[in-house]
Parts: sequence; C-alpha cells; structure tokens
Amino acid sequence: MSMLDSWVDEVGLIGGNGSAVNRFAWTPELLAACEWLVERLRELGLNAEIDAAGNVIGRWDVDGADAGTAVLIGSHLDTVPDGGRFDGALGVLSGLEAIRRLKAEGFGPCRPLWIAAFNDEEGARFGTSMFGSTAFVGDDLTALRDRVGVDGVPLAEAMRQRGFDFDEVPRAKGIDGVGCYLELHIEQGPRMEAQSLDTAVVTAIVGIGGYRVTLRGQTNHAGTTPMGERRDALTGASRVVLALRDAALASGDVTANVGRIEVRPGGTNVIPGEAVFFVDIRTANPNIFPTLGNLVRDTVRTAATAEGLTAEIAVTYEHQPVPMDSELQELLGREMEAQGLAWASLSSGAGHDAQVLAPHVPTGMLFVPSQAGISHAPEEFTPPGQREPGVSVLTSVLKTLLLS
Ligand code: HGY
Ligand code: MN
Ligand code: MN
Ligand code: MN
Repeated sequence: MSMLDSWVDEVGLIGGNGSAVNRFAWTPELLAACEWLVERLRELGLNAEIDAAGNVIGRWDVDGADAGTAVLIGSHLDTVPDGGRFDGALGVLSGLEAIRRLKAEGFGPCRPLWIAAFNDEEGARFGTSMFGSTAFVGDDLTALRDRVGVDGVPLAEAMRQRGFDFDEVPRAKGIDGVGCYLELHIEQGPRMEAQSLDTAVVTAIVGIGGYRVTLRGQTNHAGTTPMGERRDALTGASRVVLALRDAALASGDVTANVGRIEVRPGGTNVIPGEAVFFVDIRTANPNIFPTLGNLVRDTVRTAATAEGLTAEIAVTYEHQPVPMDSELQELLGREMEAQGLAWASLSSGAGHDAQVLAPHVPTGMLFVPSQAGISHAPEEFTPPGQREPGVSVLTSVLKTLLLS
C-alpha cells in the first residue's frame, strides 16, 4: 500500500465510521484531522499551524529575501453530512504526498511551497461555504458572526468553544504571499469514467447561489380543514422545488437543488404552517449567473401567491463562476501529455476553494476520476490506481513552478 493510500484510509477514519465521514467546521472531528495534517507536515520539515480561520497552512520556505511568492497547493478536509473520504481530502493528501516525494529526492525549490487545508469549504454546519479560503484572501466575513448552525449554536460561540476568536479571523489573510494556486480534486461526476480518463485539466468553476427560503401559512388541523381553505407551507415549498427543477431542466445550463428542508410544527396530523428550505442553484455561464437570484425570487413569489403564504428569502452564499488560469491549464495539459495519460479539459460543476483564490492569483485545478461519478455520499471512491496519475502530474508541475 502506498503512503498516499494509507493516509487516505487513516484520515477517512477521523470523523468517519468506515463508510460515511462527518467533519464539520469548528468540531472536534475536523480539528483532529487538521492536527493530523499539522503533524505530518512538521514531520516533513515544514512550518505548519492552524490559523485564526481554522485553515491548516504548511510552509516550505526558502532562504533569501528574493525567494519570491509561494506556490500554494491544497484543498479542504471538511465534509458534507455523511460525506465521502475523497472530496477535498484527496487533494490535501495528494499535495502532502507531492511534498514527501520532493523532499525524498532532495529537491530544492527556488521559491516557497505552501499547502493549505482550507476550513469549512462545504459550509455544512453554518451555510458558510468557503469560509477559510475567503478569510485567506482577506475578504470580509463579519456578516457571518451570528450565523446559527444546524445544531443551534451560533458561529462565534462554536469557534469560542474550540479556542478560536471570530474577531481574530482577519489575521488569517495570507494571499499577499502567494504567487499561484493549484488544487487537485476528485471530479465528483461521471464524465472521466465514461471517457476512461486518467486526469483532467479544469477550465472553469461553476457559479453557485445559496438561498434560505421561509414560507409561512397557517398551522391547522389536518382532518377538519377543508382542502380549499388551507395555507400549507409545505405544498408551497413543493411547488418551488419542482418549478426550479423544471426551469433548470429547460435551461440545460443550470442545476437546482433543495437538499435540506425543515417543516414546522412537524405533527403528522397538522398542516405545516412553516417551511424553511435551502436552494442551491448553479451555472458555469457568466451571462446566466446574474439572473439566478431573480429566478429563485420569482419562483418563490409565484408559489407563495398560489398557496396564500408569506415568503422570506435570504442569500446564504454566492460564489462567482470563474475561469482557470490559461497558462496553468497549458502547463497541466503538457505534463499530462508528457506522462502519456488519457486526459481532457473539463469544467467543474462542483464549487471549490480555487474559485475564491482565482480572482486574486493565477489558479489551476486538475481532476482525478470518481467511481460511478458519485460524490457527497459514502459511496464516493477513487481506486488507488486512479489516485497516482494526479499525484504524479501535481509533483512534476510543482517542480516546474518551484524552479521558475
Ligand atoms: O458544493 C460544492 O460543489 C462543493 O462541494 N462545496
Ligand atoms: Mn464537496
Ligand atoms: Mn470539495
Ligand atoms: Mn477579494
């Protein structure tokens, strides 16, 4: 078993039960995975710490003031609820393996190499997706301070419970020391397997809009209230779910998903007076992305009117669609070609920390396949033989970047 494969198994058990993995922001499980990574990085001789935003940052620094800006690699260690062992983690561990290989062969970089495990990429607990990378690029997160998590704990309190201070988050800004960013990630979709690809160069990352929708009607008796006189919040929510699904299908360029809904009061013989649900809507098309907010608002209003409900809509996250750096795409493609790999250029329907870094520094991504295209589920898997090509390309491209 390769070092990478044993790391994958080891980290998969931190917050994992042998199949599903649950590592959410500011929880003991995620911090245990971060501390595991800090130890591995220090064993390789890097300076490593968990910063004020909960990011693990490892630094292979180079002596000499003119060493220049760092090449940054990495991904994330947090997961979705009952997630898989590879989303984010394979990118972090492949970066760790690339560093191990470079160290083992006595490679001497001319510029610093940094590695990050960005905190809370998924936003599973607080809806605060890309939290760590957003802090790293220096963008303002103040508005999230009082965001309440799925467990009812406010964000600032959850941080305090783990020894972190929300007010210190801006200290995590580190983008000024970075020259470029490279992220390896599983594809999380079926295309690479369908085309028997070993690796892929990412061309662009999808834009993502997240909305919290609250519909309110009238809680009432399920048996005595005439069907034509109900103000049922769940039927309103159902209209929204199906209407957004139909609009996305008709567009062909949009995905729409409602993965979480809370219905109150929750009695089986009670008409739901309130429904709170979360819309995740995406497109890679920069012309369509600005219209998605209105699509959600109009769809919600139409459903609320039809069911006699009131509606509230709040934006929970918004990440712009971004192209990947063309020179990094070419460098990755040349390396894949040189290694005789079956490769292609693909856009990403998943969001990544790379889309937060891309407006600030040249950013590139490469994919390795996902078995049966499954991700965000315990069945998520990339066989050992399909992990190696990505690491090999990453290691070679790093050598080029670190000597330039
Ligand atoms: O939602 C996404 O695409 C990413 O996994 N956060
Ligand atoms: Mn994910
Ligand atoms: Mn991910
Ligand atoms: Mn910015």
